[in-house]
Amino acid sequence: MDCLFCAINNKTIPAEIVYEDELVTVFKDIQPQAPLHMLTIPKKHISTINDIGEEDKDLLGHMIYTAKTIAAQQGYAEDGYRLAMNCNEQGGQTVYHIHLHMLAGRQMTWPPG
Ligand code: DGP
Repeated sequence: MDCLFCAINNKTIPAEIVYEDELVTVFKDIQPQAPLHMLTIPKKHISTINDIGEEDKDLLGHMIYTAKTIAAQQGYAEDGYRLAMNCNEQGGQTVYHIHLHMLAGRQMTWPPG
């Protein structure tokens, strides 16, 4: 399978990895949309939110827990930040391996574009 984020997990494509464990990798987004923009991805390949199974529920919780821990470590817990996941074309998804965006360091607006 030819998947960009699997390649980052496998370290065949370089990325600025800030954290990893047996379940997830966290790295800096190559096109940052905020002063801090990181992506938390599962080691397991899951193409879209639609493909998340019952067996993945703990993994999704771990992704959110990891992102919030890193946001706190980076000093953004009090000011706040945004976690977001895009699904399929109208959701704005461009890489088909699920990823949790973590954006921080500026005022977010609502609704997102
Ligand atoms: P989305 O539009 O939700 O699928 O977000 C995909 C994100 O992935 C987007 O913010 C840019 C980022 N991205 C794409 N290619 C690369 C890459 O090769 N390296 C890194 N670090 N980020 C990438």
